[in-house]
Amino acid sequence: MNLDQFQKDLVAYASEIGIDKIGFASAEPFYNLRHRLIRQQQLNYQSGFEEPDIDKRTRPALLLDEAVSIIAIAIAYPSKMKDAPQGVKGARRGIFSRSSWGKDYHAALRERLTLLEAFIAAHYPDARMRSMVDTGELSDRAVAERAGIGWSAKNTSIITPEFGSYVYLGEMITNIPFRFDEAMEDQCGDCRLCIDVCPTGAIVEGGQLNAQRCISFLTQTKGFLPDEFRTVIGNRLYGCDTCQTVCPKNKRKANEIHPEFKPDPEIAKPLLEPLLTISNREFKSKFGYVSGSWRGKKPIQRNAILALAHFKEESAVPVLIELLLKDDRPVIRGTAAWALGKIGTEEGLQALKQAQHTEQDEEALAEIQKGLAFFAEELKG
Ligand code: B12
Ligand code: SF4
Ligand code: SF4
Repeated sequence: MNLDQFQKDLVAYASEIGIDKIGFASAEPFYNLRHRLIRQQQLNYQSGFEEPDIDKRTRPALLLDEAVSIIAIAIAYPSKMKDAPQGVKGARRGIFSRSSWGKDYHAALRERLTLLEAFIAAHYPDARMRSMVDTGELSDRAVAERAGIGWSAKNTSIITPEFGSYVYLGEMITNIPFRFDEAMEDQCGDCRLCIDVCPTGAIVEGGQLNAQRCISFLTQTKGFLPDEFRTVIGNRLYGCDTCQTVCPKNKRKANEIHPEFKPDPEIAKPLLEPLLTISNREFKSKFGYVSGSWRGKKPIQRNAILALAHFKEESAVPVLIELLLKDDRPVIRGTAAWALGKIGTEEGLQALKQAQHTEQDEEALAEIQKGLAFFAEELKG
């Protein structure tokens, strides 16, 4: 077996099956990442979605015996939505981040990795392989950085010169002694636009995120959104793209490469009000195939309520009253109460007064008080 030729054939095959970038890294432990993860844990800067076992995250040999190399892959996703519908008064819309446009990327990358595995197995019978995308133990970004896919940027994304930061990442640990690629030089330079523009100050310093303040994380939580973030979330239903859209390295990176990621505007930028009464079945059939639905419909509905409050959308008042009085989830009742206060109509006020006497849940009741307080402030002002 000529390993050099095999590696070249593998790279060519990867391109044939729609992998936009591939790189090869050593499977040595990730010492820097280890320190970083410990520090992030100590500072409570993690989201809780990460694999908790730092040893598994930083020592590939714990995930595959005889681990020698890691193949990193990147697939570009689009940044522009053609004919994006505009929300208007009476028909407001929310937005899913670009990473949730079109087919769920987990499936798209896994399919490619499975094809790569089959190709490798056919040519290298002793191959041992273990692939992962997002939900695996490894840090996909740390692997991509080491494999020269892109640099680790100040907004904490991996940025590729070809596709900007709009790339999904995945990897395969193997026992094959491939030739390794070199990591890329940092290209952020003196720029710090992403740090300055982040609406919640979540980028503490270049390359360090306090995930607890990141809107992307906050849109994915299931409880009440802390008050300080309720306005700043705007009309985001899932994810946040702000530190990527401002990035000069993403200019002219439309990345219209894979038809599977082409957004359906009615899903990626859906009307808000119908979301509030959508059944589980309809939610699954409409939104089930996008990655942004992984936490179920409750966080999306909570965010939709906050988006309607952000727009002060009076047409939503009847459905918000319905939720306040009848929904069986305290987070939804309470968030609707807060939104009714923000929107500030007379019907909303009457409904809040009524709910004040019937609400049994302590947290939802506190939200009703907050809703009522908006009216009191209005009178004072
Ligand atoms: C948890 C998680 C989140 C959390 C936390 C994000 C974060 N920045 O840590 C939340 C929910 C906030 C999130 C949001 C998003 N995520 Co996310 N997320 C993950 C997940 C599951 C783990 C990330 C993690 O472990 N973070 C911990 C930090 C400490 O490590 P790291 O970022 O992985 O690694 C870097 C640092 O450790 C740094 N580093 C190490 N040592 C040191 C030392 C110094 C001094 C410095 C400066 C840096 C540094 O270098 C590493 C390489 O860049 C990965 C998938 C995976 N399994 O890796 C996806 C992943 C990172 N997410 C991804 C995406 C697309 C997003 C969003 C863009 C989605 C959106 N539009 O809303 C946002 C971006 C927000 C942001 N600014 O990061 C992609 C990133 C693709 C890319 N091009 O970089 C990934 C890789 C998923 C995938 N397979 O494609 N995510
Ligand atoms: S995703 Fe949004 S909230 Fe999170 S760091 Fe980027 S700009 Fe800030
Ligand atoms: S906005 Fe500037 S500092 Fe931030 S990631 Fe892009 S190039 Fe780097």
